[in-house]
Amino acid sequence: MSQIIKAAIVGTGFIGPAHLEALRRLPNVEVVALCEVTQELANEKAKALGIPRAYLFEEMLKQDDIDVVHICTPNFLHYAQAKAVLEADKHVICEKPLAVKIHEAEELVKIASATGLVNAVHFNLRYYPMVRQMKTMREKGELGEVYSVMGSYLQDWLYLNTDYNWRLEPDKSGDSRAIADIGSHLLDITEYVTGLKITEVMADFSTVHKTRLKPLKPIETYSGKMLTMDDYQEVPINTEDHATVLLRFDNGSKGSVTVSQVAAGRKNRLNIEISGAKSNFEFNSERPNELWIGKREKANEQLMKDPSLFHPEASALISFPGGHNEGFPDTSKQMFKEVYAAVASGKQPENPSFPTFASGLRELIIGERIVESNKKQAWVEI
Ligand code: SOE
Repeated sequence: MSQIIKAAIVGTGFIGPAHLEALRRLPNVEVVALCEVTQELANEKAKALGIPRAYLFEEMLKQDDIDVVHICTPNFLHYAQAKAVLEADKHVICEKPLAVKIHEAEELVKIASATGLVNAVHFNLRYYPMVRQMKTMREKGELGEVYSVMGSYLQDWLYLNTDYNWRLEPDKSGDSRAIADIGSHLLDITEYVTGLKITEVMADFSTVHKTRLKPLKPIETYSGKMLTMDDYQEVPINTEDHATVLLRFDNGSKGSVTVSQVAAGRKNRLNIEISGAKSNFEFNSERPNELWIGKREKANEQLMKDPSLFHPEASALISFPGGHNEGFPDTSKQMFKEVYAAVASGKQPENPSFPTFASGLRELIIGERIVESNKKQAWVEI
């Protein structure tokens, strides 16, 4: 593989440009192409983002010089596009969720392991250095036996009934919305940091806006742009705005998570509190450079993101000294550093340090059990 790894990005809504910006901060990667639903839109976006080549998806797959493809399209396209990329003998980084059906994700995991190609799912929130620090502190016994987990992921970009996005449509986002979209991040981090496996779930959903005003003109995620009333069509909504899920873990401990996309003032707030036999950790993604460490026998501690205070496994994810705050955009850069090291080696490593298609399948299984539990209003085993 030549020194410079060539990448293509499929889909240029909210997250596609975030992938692009992160890749442009890596020395050995060049984003040479992007794909969109029409050649005209692809040309327009490529010009706007300064990317030399623009294609429809199928045409991009024929470009032999492209080594890696980032799938940043709506959920319902992930399975077919990830499969086509692997079959075109290219490495793939797919946005979460990996697919909308478990059997699709199972097939992708099989194909990926058969090809040996690098495969990753963009659970980028694992790459806040403080999240890796919590995991490493737990592994080194600084948390002690996990007693309980309390988590939430709160947003307000779908707060109004005029806020609309493809994620509200099950044929595009899958049966679950808030759990699939943001719950997957929180549940992934819960198992990643604690090292525990969720064994049972009890879920309760609510849809605050039973109908929403769907704009008859396209507007993008987080845009919150307002149109005139004639530009809207009232549509029924049957995906969850809010969900609370009780959790049981394989060490017998318990927990709960709440996700909401209608929590006013909460912009993109993942908060997790993990209580253990020696300490208690609390992390908030809107204040990602701090960790609260609770103590019984002495004063609590506030750990700041500073490489000199971190375990080496976690300081590897830090690019700036203490007090030089890093945030959401840096998480994708740090993840891609690890994924592209694997790409440069030419194959998927034995024990990847990054979230893989198998991680994506795990979140899809948990997500589907949560949807089933809400329907049955009963505990469901994972
Ligand atoms: C919208 O809820 C969204 O962009 C999610 O799709 C991302 O995964 C999350 O990181 C930020 O919010």
